Amino acid sequence: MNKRISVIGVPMDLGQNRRGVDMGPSAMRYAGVIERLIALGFDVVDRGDIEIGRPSKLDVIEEGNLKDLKVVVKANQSLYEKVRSVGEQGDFPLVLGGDHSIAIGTLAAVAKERENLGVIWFDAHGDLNTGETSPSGNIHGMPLAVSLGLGHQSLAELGGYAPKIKPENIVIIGARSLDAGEKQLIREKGMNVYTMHEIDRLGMTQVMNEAIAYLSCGTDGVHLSVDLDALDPQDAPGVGTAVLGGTSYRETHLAMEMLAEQNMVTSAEFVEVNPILDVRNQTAVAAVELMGSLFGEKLL
Ligand code: 6HN
Ligand code: MN
Ligand code: MN
Ligand code: MN
Repeated sequence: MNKRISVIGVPMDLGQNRRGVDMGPSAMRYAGVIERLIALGFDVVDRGDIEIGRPSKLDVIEEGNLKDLKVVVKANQSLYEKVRSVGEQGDFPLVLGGDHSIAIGTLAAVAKERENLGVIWFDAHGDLNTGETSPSGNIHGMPLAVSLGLGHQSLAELGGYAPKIKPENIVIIGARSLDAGEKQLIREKGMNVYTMHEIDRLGMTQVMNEAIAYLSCGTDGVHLSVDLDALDPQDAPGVGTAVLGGTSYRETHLAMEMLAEQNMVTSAEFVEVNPILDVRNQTAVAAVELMGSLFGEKLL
């Protein structure tokens, strides 16, 4: 892994309906993310927060079943530019959300100079909706579809190119709430999805061994996207779209530890921490501890 980590906060809450997730970056800083990574021997630069505009009215469907589209596009454009500039300096970009709509900007940046970026997507959801298939109109349920070049043009073509990612380069882990259109897209594209069923059956060790082996050949970098709602709500209550039956605290750490051993992750984001819904900052603390494991912290 690179020696220098650039931390970028994205106080975005317009990709969904529950206010408060904009405080996620503060909560993770408060939980000690910078100090923790420095303690692991990294040179860490806090690049501050991306500025998010405010729409005149919240949750307004502007176009094609997409809520707050213009502000989401604008913030993702700024994030795209910021992640590109730190990437060009050779830093490891570590993005703190904010809701998952910010993956649109992160992915646009990290996929730009790579032909075959791999993506590991920890999430209860598929985030594979478009305006046509979304039951909610919330853009945080769309970033993976957008990265495949699907959905509204102003999202799909952010950064001036599309698609960003090939469907065969994506591995989704922890899914247990997929909408009908998402299931159809997964089947159509033959995408790699380890639902909670496979995690229960195979165990996280085998799931990660398979995911790592699969992405080790043919990719030229791996982006890790961790939606805290992948975890069971008992271990991560501070999320806006909690779904029962998620990965345990230890299973999720094990996954991060196995990725750390491989040294294959080239960028990462931790999203959907909502301090308003949290219990004593537990979810932000869990996110920061997971980052510790990802960057090589050991139990012994
Ligand atoms: N997330 N599939 C639902 C929707 O509204 O599209 C939920 C999406 C949740 C997205 O948690 O990042
Ligand atoms: Mn998500
Ligand atoms: Mn590319
Ligand atoms: Mn989710």
